[in-house]
Amino acid sequence: MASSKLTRREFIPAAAALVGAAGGGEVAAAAELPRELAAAAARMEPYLFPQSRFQDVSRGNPIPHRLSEERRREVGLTRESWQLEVIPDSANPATLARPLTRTQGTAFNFDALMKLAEKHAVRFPKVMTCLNIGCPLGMGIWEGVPLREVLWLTQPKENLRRVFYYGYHNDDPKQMFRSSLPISRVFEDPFDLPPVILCYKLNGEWLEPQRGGPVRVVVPEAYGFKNIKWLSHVVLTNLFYANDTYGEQNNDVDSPLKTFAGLLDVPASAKAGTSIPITGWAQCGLGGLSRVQTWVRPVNQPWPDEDPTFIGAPWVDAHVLSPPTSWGVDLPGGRIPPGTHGFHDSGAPKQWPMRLTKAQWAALLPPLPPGEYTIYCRAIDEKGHAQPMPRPFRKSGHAAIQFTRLVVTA
Ligand SMILES: Nc1nc2c(c(=O)[nH]1)N[C@H]1C(S)=C(S)[C@@H](COP(=O)(O)O)O[C@H]1N2
Ligand SMILES: [Mo]
Repeated sequence: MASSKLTRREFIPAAAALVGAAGGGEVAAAAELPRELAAAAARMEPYLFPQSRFQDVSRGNPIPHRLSEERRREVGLTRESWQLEVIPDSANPATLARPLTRTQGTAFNFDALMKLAEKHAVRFPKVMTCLNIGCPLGMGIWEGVPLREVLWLTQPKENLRRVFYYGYHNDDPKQMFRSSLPISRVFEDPFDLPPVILCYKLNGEWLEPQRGGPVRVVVPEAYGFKNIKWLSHVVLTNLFYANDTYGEQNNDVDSPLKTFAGLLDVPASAKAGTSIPITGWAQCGLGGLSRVQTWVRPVNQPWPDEDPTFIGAPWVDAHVLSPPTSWGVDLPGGRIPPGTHGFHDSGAPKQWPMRLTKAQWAALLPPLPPGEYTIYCRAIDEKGHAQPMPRPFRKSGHAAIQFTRLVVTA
């Protein structure tokens, strides 16, 4: 079979097909991609995104990362000038023996963060996705110090039920973008989730201003809006409910990342009688990912209204790609650094695809007669739920089935 003369481009051994009953979550031993697919797979976007490649949806007038370096220094948005206040909520105060405040000269700074990092730094992979957008903004390895390590410095005693937090907002209350978490999530990590962190590095490099640097919150299982950029304040409260800015826009602020698939590269047209390579990505949400499927539907083929999510369609399994041999960003030795959550010290992932990250897939559509078609894709999670189930509602995170048009000519 595999001759050593074949190049990687023609023949990608690093591809695995998923098999098994929905819900089994079985991944077959590495199988080769069909030859026609290998080139399309090799053209795919990098697995990890350089920081500048992330999409940006953050608010502000001006957006804080657009401030001049001098201005950023003045307002505490450089590593040298950054200060974080960790204070009780004035209306519903948690009892703290030692708040960290500017006025008392006890505010937390970047040196103190690096000191904590020596002992407590963690790293984990996470896909950053906006709850309202049908495509991940970026995928990275995030590094930081667990938020709880900083909270312990305030010596909390009682009446602490929730943490509110926000970032620099041009000193304009209307521009404040707040988020919140139950305090239990900060102090203890459920199941095998990584901790909520104060993040200062992304893919091994200092967090850039555009990504929320010098310091942002990163919540492994959460949508983008919980990951507050340009962090400046953490408020410890005895309130027991959320006050997220995103909640005011009808969003379900407790919804963890969903599993869903998207199309990346589908030709607008193809020749009749030739098979058609397509590629895409999938977000592995809290429910994991067992497979990705595609469906080719002639545009004039009717579909029963009773089945709006196409449960009864003749879906065909796509190939979910196994871990990339090149991660797409500069990493020491080209490998995921030792001590990264979800990876062995060798740099190999413990499971694939990994929850709360992005997967990549490729599919070879069969040769088609001339005509117009709609191409659909969907993901199936580890419990066998087909997208958009088990949580189909729009405002708990985008999970609508994606589709695109394809014209096949004679
Ligand atoms: N301070 C601040 N943090 C913020 C936002 C913001 O507007 N201001 N937007 C949030 C939203 S809605 C998303 S989706 C993510 C996007 O992260 P990214 O810009 O790194 O891709 O940032 C979040 N953090
Ligand atoms: Mo967002």
